[in-house]
Amino acid sequence: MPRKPKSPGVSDFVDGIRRRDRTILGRALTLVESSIVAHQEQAQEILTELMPLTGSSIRVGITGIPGAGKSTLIEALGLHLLDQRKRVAVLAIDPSSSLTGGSILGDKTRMTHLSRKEDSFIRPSPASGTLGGVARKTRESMLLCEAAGFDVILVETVGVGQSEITVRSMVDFFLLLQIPGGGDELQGIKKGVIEISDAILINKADGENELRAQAACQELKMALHYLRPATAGWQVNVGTCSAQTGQGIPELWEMIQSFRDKTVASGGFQSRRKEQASAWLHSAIDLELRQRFLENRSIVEALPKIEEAVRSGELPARAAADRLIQVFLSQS
Ligand SMILES: Nc1nc2c(ncn2[C@@H]2O[C@H](COP(=O)(O)OP(=O)(O)OP(=O)(O)O)[C@@H](O)[C@H]2O)c(=O)[nH]1
Ligand SMILES: [Mg+2]
Repeated sequence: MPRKPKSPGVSDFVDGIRRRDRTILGRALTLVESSIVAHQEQAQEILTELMPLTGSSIRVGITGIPGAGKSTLIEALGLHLLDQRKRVAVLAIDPSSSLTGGSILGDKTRMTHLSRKEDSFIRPSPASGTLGGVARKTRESMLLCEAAGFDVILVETVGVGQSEITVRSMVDFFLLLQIPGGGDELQGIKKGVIEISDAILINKADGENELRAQAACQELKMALHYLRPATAGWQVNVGTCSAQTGQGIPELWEMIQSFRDKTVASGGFQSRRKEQASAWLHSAIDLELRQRFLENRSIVEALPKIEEAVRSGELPARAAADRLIQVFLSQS
């Protein structure tokens, strides 16, 4: 009977990722995405060993309504970066995928060229979980990609729920992609998204859209005049581009590099990363504690009755939570 191949151990993963082995990287990302406890533990060990190799990429978030051209832009920017001898990884956060079972990068159709290149790596959004869970997986995937030597990490997200804020919390540079003539309301730009963006590009500035795109750009520039920048010391950049023709794509990369140079020089780059790392820790504590609490056997037993008492108005929620926490603490 043929022997089942031995599954790789932590050191196999660590060595493979150091060697930039894409197959091993893919398998490590699968561990990160897995909900099996043993896989998650293994993923944490791998990540811990690889931490010294992380942090040297530039992390870029890209948002915009469905159809704004995010994937097309990522393809164009990605190919430009490959020309510049950069290695590019593309990740996605798609809060809708847990509902539809699909994924914004699932088809990869907009990235056919990029997905075939040796120096790029495209990973669709983990298809299940809460936004918090998906965010954790994406952050950890980003670290693994960095350890595997990717210089630029592009994170695509569609503007649903809190996903833009979540992506902003894990990237250095945040780009909002708009389309001409949409108007903020039509584009579903929620309050606050413009305020967290380092650049806003009006995409599809080609053909008969070009003039409309330029007009939209001027309007936006005026509106943004008094806006506080998302990143201290960085004036929000507003412009047009065409992901289809490639107009504005080299300039976008120039802009990102200039952003990095400026913020590294001012210290803002490093301090934002530190703040983000602290925030990750606190959200990890929230997630982990909650999960362990809800899985605790005594809590599983006690919760329905106490919850019923809250639902019927017999017990205030806070007092109920305190009781449950007492039960939990006496168990651990
Ligand atoms: N004319 C023109 N069409 C574009 C441009 N960029 C994207 N498109 C088209 O717009 C459509 C949507 O592009 P995508 O790149 O899939 O948009 P997306 O923002 O990734 O969409 P979701 O992933 O569904 O949120 C496709 O038909 C593209 O070919 C552009 O610069 N000019
Ligand atoms: Mg897309």
